[in-house]
Amino acid sequence: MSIDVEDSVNDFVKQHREGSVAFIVVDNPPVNALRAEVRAGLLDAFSAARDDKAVAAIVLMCAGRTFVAGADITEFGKPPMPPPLSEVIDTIEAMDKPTVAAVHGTALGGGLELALSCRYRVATPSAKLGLPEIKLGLMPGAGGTQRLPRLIGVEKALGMIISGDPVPAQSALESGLVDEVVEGDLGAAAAAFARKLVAEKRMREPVRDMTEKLAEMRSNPAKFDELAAAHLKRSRGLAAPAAAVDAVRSSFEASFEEGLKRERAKFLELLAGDQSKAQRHVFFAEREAAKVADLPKDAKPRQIKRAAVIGAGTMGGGIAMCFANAGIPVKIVEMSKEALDRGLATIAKNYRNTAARGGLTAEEVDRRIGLIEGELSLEAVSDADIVIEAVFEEMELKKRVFADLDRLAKNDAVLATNTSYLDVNAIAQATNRPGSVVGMHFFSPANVMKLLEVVRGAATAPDVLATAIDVGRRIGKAPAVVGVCHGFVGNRMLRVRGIEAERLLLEGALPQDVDGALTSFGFPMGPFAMGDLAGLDVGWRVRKAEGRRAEIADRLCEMGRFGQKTGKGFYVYEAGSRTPKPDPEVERLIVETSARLGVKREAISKEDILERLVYPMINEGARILEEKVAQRPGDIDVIWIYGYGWPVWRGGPMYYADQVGLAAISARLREFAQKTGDKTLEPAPLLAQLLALLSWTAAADEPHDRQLPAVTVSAGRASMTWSPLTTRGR
Ligand code: 3H9
Repeated sequence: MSIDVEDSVNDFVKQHREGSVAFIVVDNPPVNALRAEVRAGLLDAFSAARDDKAVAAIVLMCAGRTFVAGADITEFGKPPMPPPLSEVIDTIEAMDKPTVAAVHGTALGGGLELALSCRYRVATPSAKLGLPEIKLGLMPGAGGTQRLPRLIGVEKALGMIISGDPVPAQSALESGLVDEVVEGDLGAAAAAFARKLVAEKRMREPVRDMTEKLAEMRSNPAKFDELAAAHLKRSRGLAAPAAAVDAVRSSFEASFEEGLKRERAKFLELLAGDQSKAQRHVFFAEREAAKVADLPKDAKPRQIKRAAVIGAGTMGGGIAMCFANAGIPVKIVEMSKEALDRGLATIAKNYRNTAARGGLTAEEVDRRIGLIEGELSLEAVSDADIVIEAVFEEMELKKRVFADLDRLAKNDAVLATNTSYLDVNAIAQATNRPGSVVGMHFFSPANVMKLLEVVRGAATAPDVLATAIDVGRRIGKAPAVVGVCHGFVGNRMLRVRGIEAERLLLEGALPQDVDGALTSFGFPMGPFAMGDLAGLDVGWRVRKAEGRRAEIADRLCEMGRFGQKTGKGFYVYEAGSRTPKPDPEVERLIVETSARLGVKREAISKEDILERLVYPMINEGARILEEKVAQRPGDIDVIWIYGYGWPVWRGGPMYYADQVGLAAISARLREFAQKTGDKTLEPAPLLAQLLALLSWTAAADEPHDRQLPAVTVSAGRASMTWSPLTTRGR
C-alpha cells in the first residue's frame, strides 16, 4: 500500500495532509497494536487536526499489513499507562469534522472500537472486522458493546461479540458496519470519500447518538434473552460470554454513558480474573509453539502448491479437506476403488453437512470438492510438493509406503507421516532422504481439530521443518514442534492419564465418576466417554503392541464392547443416541475385578480423582521438558488445549501446575507413588530441581533469574513459574 508518510507525531503515528484532507497513520508493526505511544500519538494528531483550520476532513489508516488489530495485549496486567483508549475514542468521536477510518487487513478489538469512533468507515474487499476479545477471556472494553449494537443492531452485534469471529468487508457493508468497500489504493479511495463528504456537507451523527437499531430489542427484550440463552449454552465454564451479554443488554436498557460504565467495570473484572490471564498465556504460547529456537535464520519454507495424502480413511480424508479449505489442490491416494469412493463420499457428505448448517455456500462446497482428486496409484504423488502419509498405524506398512514415496516423489518434496505413536526416525530411514521426512500429527477429526504436532526427526532438514510449520499455519492449524518419542507429547501424557483412570476404577470409582471429575473441571468429555467415542479397540491394539494390559478396558474389548460403534463400551448407548448411560453390567465387572485383584474399593472424592488424573500428566510433562521432546511448557499447554479439550480458561496443564504450586503437586505425587507402588509416579527430577531452587531463592530473598535445562525460574514472586513466558508477565 502506498502511504506517503511525511510528519511524525511520534515513532508510531505519522500524519500528512493532501489538500484539506489530513491523514493520520498508525505505524506500529507487526499488527499496529494500540500501545501507549500509539494512543498518545493519536490523541495529539486528532487534537491538532481538530484545531487546524486548513483541515476539513480526517482519514485514519494504518501502515503495514493491517489496520489496528487491538489493544496491546502485552500491556495487560501491568500498571495502566496514559492516555486510556477511551480518551482517544471520545476525542475522535467529538470531532466536528468528518472522520473516515480506512480499514485493510484486520480491524480487531480496540482497533474496531477506534474505527467506530469515526463517523464513517471504508474498507478494502479483503478486510475483516471483529471484536475477538472473548477469545482472550475478555469482552470489548472501549465502547464496543455499546457502539456496535447502535450501528448494526443488537442481534448482529451480540453474535459478533460472543463468537469473536471477524466478518468480511462485504457482510460488514451489508450490516452497515462499513459505508463503502473500495477497490484500488485505499488511501486515495478514502480521501475521495472524505472529499465527497466535505463537498456535499454531509456529517452523520456519532455512533453513540444512534438509537434506531436499538428499537427492536427495546420493545421486545424477551427476544434478547432468547438469543443470549442460545449463545451462553455453548460457553461452559467461561466467565466472559455472560459478562459480554450483560454489557450488550445495557446498550438498549440503559443510557449510553451508563452502558459504557457497566462495560468498563465488567471489562476490568475480567482483565484481573484468572480466566483471562490463562487465555492470554495461551494466545502467546500458541505463537511461540510454532517457533524453533535452533532453526537457522536462512531455513525458508519450501513452496507448497500441490499436496497429496496417502490413505482415504477418516484421517486422510480430514487432512485432504484441510488442504482444500486453504485452496491447495490435493490428491488423495487409496489402494482400492471401493475405499477411495467411500473416502470421497465421506468428504462430500462432511462438506454438505457444513453447508446445510449455513457454514458454506453451495459454490464454495463445489470449489473445495473440486480441489480434491482421488487416485488409485501411488505414482500420482509425482507432482506433489508435500505428501502426507495417513495409512494404518503399523511400522512395516509405513516403511513400505515411505520406500515407495522415495522412488516416486519429487526430489524436493516434503514427506510427512501422520503417525500418532511410531518412531519417525525409523520411518525416515526407509528412504534415502531422511532429511525430507517430518511428522505431521493431525488430530481427529482432522478438518476440525486445531492442533498439529510437527514431529522433528533426528535428520529432519531445517527447511523441511520450516515447511511443515508454515503449511500448518496456512491450513489453519496451531503447529507445535515436538521431538521423537513414543506418542510424542500429547499421546504420551494421555497414556499416563489413561493408566490412572483405570486404577481409579479398581480403587472405587465408576466411569461416570472419573468422567464427571474432568467435565466439571471443564473438559468436554472424560477418558471413558472419549474411549467409547474413538473405539476401545484402538487403545486395545496400542496396549497389545506395548505388551501391557488394562484389566477392565481389555475385558470390555474381549466382550466385544468397542464403544459407541457397538452400542456398548464403558457405557451403554440407546439405539441412535450418543449419550453415554451408566451400565450396571460394567459396574459389576469393575467390582468383580477389584475383588479378583484384591484391591479394596473405597469412596474417592471428585477432587482426589482430578488430582490423580492431572498431576501424573504434569509429571510426565516435566519429563518431556527434561528430555527436550517439547521446547517449552507453553507448547505442552497448546497441545492439550487444541488437541485434547483441556479447558482454555485453565491455560493448559503446565500453566495449571504453576497455579496449584509445584510443591503441592510433588507431595501428592509421592503419595500416589506410595499408594500404588508405581515408581513412575514419583516426582520427576525437574520438579525436584525446581523445588530445590525455589527454596534456595526464597532464602536468598532477592529477585534474580536462574536458568535450568528447560525452564527459567524467577524468584521474588508469589508463585513459582517454570515458563519463560510467565516470567515475562504474560
Ligand atoms: C482489546 O483490544 C481490548 C479492547 O477492547 C479494550 C482495551 C481497553 N497485542 O498472530 P500473529 C503479536 S484486546 C500485542 O502471528 P497473524 C503476536 O504475538 C485485543 N501483540 O500474526 C505476534 O508476535 P510474535 C483484541 C500482538 O498475521 C505478532 O503480533 N485483539 C497482538 O497470523 C504477529 O501475530 C485481538 O485479540 C496484540 N493485540 O495474525 C487480536 N496481536 O511475532 C489478536 C498480535 O512475537 N491478534 N500480536 O510472535 C490476532 O488475532 C492476530 O495476531 C492477527 C494477525 C489476526 C491480528
